[in-house]
Amino acid sequence: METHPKKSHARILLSSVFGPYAQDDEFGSRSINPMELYHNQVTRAQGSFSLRMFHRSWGIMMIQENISAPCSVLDFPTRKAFACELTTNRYDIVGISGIIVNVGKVREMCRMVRELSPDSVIVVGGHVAAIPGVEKMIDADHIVRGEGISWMRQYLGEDEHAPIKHPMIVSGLETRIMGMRLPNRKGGTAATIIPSVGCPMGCNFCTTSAFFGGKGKFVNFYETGDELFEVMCRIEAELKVHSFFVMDENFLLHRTRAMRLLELMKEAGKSWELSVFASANAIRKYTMLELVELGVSWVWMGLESPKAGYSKLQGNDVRQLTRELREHGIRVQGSTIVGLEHHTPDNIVEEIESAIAHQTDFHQFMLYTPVPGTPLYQEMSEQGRLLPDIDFADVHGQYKFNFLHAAISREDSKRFLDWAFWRDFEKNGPSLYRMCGTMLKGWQRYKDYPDPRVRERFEREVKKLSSAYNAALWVMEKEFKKVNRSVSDRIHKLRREVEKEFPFIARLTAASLGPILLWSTRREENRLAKGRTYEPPTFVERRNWVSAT
Ligand code: B12
Ligand code: SF4
Repeated sequence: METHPKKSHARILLSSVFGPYAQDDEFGSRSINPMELYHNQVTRAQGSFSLRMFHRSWGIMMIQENISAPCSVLDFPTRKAFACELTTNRYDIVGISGIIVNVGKVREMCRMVRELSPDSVIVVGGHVAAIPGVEKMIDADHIVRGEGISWMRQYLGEDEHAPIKHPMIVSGLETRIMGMRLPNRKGGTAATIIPSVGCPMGCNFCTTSAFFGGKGKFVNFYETGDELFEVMCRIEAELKVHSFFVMDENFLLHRTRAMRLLELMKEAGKSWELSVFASANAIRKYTMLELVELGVSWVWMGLESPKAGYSKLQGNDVRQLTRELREHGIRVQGSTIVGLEHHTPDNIVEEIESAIAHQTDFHQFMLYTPVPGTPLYQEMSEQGRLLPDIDFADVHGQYKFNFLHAAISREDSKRFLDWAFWRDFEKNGPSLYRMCGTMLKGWQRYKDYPDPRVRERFEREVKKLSSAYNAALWVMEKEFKKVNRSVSDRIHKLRREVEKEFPFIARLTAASLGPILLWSTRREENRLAKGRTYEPPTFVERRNWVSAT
């Protein structure tokens, strides 16, 4: 492979695409597509109860940490900030990271580099690279498909097989709910850890699986439980966290690694919380006690319709599994695809209702979407079913179909999707309430558990439930009367149960903090009605840095 003439002395800028994001513009920003995980695709119909937060661009942070060249990361710039960085510092290489929806921004950023920093080599990476013919859409020197750390190391003449150093990543930023911004306390937010990229299950629509090799393939950054444990200890010490957001498409699938991690956690008395992504078949490889002892406190799991025949769901009663997980204090985030091949206007309502009946704490709905680079896209393209003239900025599963469905029209796809979000909210209530229920069940079940690590974890969680969250329950109970009286009654029942467990503190906070939260919730509702949106701040981080001469 070609290397850069300056090798590790090359000065590098790695940037994510520019904002603002939550607005409609000619570069591909869409108001329906904010730079927020929950509000974008999970709690978007929950109004002021929607969980709002941002996540950094971890791919470029990982690359920066693993090269020895002087390197700046510019995250969430404005166009002006990007231009200013290009002209203030002389860069030999400008790396731009984007996903498919952001191809218009990547194009504009390449144009800006050519104009403002014409000697720079332009490298484009991330999922945007999977678009067939992307070379003709953007003016870049290198388009990198798949894993980027090894590519960049090779390009700089460095050892591509050197161990992976993990950057210190605070998972969520600027968290808001019910009109309140949560304080940025050190250790107050989970740390992100990325053990691998890709997923060997290879579901036909899955873009992350396809991007890193497809069925049977994935890239492991940390092969063993020992390696993972060592990295987590380092992050724990530096960021003062107990909680980890494990960014691995199917963490529990690798049982040997997970069980070794558990062994080490037990030996060292680590009371950690893990939020993981896992398929139902992978979760079923563990007993509930193993999951609880491993600290699994939150699982993101696909609930795809059993009729769709995905192998990850086979032989599993997912509804029963969800119930069991929640009874053991494990919050479940379900993920449901709307508009599968077998869906029709006649059966889709029933299928959505059935997904909602899982009563997960959080529920993501996504339109079935052939995304460039996936087997599904290839298939649809061969069948001539991809709709012409659809802007890539709208191919993200939260708007309308980008293909011809046998029974559901493009317009109806949006209606069904929006309805699914609304119906889940209306029937099951705010996710914050559901989460409180799961936390209480976990506490009641494990407060006297023999392993002190487990007790400690549930005690940590229940502290929030017995104080601020109980005040939130008081507000939700009041506000939800307008939406669904029976859910409001359920919230009331839960609040009473919490107050029975913690009679003094829970009542005190509901009485003191409750009215303030009610006020901020209503203020937020008004702001949202007037079109208020949120944008992440811009970050500039330099490593191995020497000023340009
Ligand atoms: C965190 C995350 C977010 C964060 C924001 C991240 C950010 N700052 O941009 C939030 C939650 C806001 C978000 C939002 C969205 N996301 Co998102 N997100 C992710 C998630 C879960 C993790 C990304 C990650 O860090 N992975 C780990 C790192 C290490 O991997 P990586 O980013 O791919 O980077 C590697 C390579 O791609 C490459 N690389 C990356 N950049 C560069 C740059 C250069 C120069 C080089 C050489 C290499 C390189 O090297 C890296 C290391 O190997 C992924 C799923 C996943 N598992 O990856 C989805 C994912 C990237 N998101 C996706 C989508 C579709 C969205 C949304 C449109 C929402 C939606 N409807 O689903 C919005 C778009 C927001 C917007 N306006 O741009 C899709 C992208 C699909 C595609 N093919 O384009 C993914 C793959 C999820 C999925 N399976 O559908 N997302
Ligand atoms: S199990 Fe999930 S992450 Fe793995 S290929 Fe299927 S959809 Fe993708």
